[in-house]
Amino acid sequence: MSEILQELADVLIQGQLNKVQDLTQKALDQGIAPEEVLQNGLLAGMDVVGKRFKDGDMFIPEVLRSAKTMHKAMEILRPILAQSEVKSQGVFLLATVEGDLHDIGKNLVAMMFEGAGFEVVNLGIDQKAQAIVQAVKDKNPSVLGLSALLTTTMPKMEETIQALQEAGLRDQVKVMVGGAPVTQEYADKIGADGYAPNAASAVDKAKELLQ
Ligand code: B1M
Repeated sequence: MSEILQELADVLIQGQLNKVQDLTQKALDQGIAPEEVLQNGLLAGMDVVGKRFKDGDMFIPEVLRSAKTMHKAMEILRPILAQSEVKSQGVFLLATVEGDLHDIGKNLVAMMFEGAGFEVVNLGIDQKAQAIVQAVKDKNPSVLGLSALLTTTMPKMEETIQALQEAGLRDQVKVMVGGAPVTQEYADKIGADGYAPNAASAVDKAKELLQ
């Protein structure tokens, strides 16, 4: 990894809000592609945050600060990624299911899809099945992503898939599920089309489903 991308990853891990935008701009000015700045700088840093969190070496306030730092960097990158040559892959509709307020991982998934050329519609947290069904009607996404971080909210994914079925929309959209407690086995059980364990592989899985 180049020195500046490593520096960017470190700034993200440390949640240095005042430095991240200048450094992101500096990396772009050096001619590094925006996709590479995202993937090998920011998301590489976010990966470390996720691991440290899991190991108990980082705590919630620090993770939230890193997420905020990511958002600041995306203010610079998002417009550039949006106008880059990347072919539009269609609409990716994304939501955290009802009863669940976790969105750090979901927002990382959103960023990865934006970077990969999808038009992302991020419904947010605590989304009822019927609200998601309505959004599928309104936005006509090629892929619907459902995120859940709690074992108690995972069943809401199944409820959403059933609601799509009842609304006659199930065949119009590929449904992907993810989140720390979700597994491939669970995805199969509830009739999802795909599962991904992390943000980067979620994009690969969506592309695979759309082939
Ligand atoms: Co909550 N929480 N939390 N929490 N929280 C967990 C999930 C928990 C495992 C902690 C623990 O007990 N060890 C536990 C769940 C236990 C369980 O159900 N088995 C838990 C609990 C119990 C709770 C509360 C009930 C606590 C309480 O109030 N008593 C409460 C519930 C609130 C609610 O949702 N109704 C609660 C609240 C919160 C905060 C609000 C404080 C905060 C969330 C802030 C926010 O998101 N804005 C929070 C946090 C931060 C966590 C932990 C510490 C970190 C989650 C996180 O952001 N990880 C978490 C423990 C842990 O994971 N170590 C925990 C980093 C993030 C990058 O990873 O979200 O896994 P992750 O996303 C990954 C992948 O999962 C995947 O890609 C992402 C990036 O690679 N992915 C997808 C995610 N969605 C995907 C969708 C896809 C594909 C991949 O396709 C569509």
